[in-house]
Amino acid sequence: MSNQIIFYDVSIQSSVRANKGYAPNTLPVRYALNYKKLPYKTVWIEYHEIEPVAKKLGAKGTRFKPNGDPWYTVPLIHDRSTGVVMSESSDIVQYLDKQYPSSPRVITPGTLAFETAYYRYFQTGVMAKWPGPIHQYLYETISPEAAAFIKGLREAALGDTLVNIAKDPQSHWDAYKDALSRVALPVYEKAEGIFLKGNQPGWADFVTASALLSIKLLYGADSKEWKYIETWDNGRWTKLIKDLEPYAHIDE
Ligand SMILES: N[C@@H](CCC(=O)N[C@@H](CS)C(=O)NCC(=O)O)C(=O)O
Repeated sequence: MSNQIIFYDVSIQSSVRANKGYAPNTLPVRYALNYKKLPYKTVWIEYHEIEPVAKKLGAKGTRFKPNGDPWYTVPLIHDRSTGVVMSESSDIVQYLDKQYPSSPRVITPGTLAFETAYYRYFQTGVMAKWPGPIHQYLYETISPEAAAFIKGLREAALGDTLVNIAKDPQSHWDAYKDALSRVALPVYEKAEGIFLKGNQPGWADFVTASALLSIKLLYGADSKEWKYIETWDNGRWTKLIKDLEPYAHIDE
């Protein structure tokens, strides 16, 4: 059973930071793997390595590049006990719940529609406001090969230079803050427990926490970016991250 699931995640380790993990779309699956106590091992790859690794494994792209080619992304899993290779975080978590029904369910019975609706709502309402300066900061602080890769693809996809996209950083951070307050906070205010579905976390909590934990892991706990987030919505998001700490282990 040991390490039966291989979990492919993107590494941003470089001379400016010791940690590898940060990706906002892989963290929710990592939370899920930890919560379900499934044996897994992370294989860390850099941005420019995702496509060759995905093709070798036979994984599907999750969107299309501006030129129409498949765009390969992490998370990717290879479940060695079943041979399943899968991309797309929400599909992966549904697969894990189905394949391993005796471990705690992330999407508890009767909540798939809620989880799907929240996920889409959060992607369009919050993740669509992912702060532009992050792309430039990543570019400046990852390996030269990975930096060249993300610059090429993101500039083509976003239709502007990373430098232009990063202009007026405060307005980007404020827009992200505002999106969380308008979109996620009203739902959390209706929760009847510490998490959205009660006192056990689910997919929606993992996705929401990851959108913030990612910034802490990228910029560092002492950064001005993280210090600013700690003040948002009276500390609501740092509390969520704290409540999920038992499931946040990163095997670096
Ligand atoms: N909808 C996909 C999105 C995955 C995604 O965008 N992953 C990012 C890392 S957070 C990635 O692999 N990006 C590759 C790139 O930018 O080339 C999912 O949820 O799995």
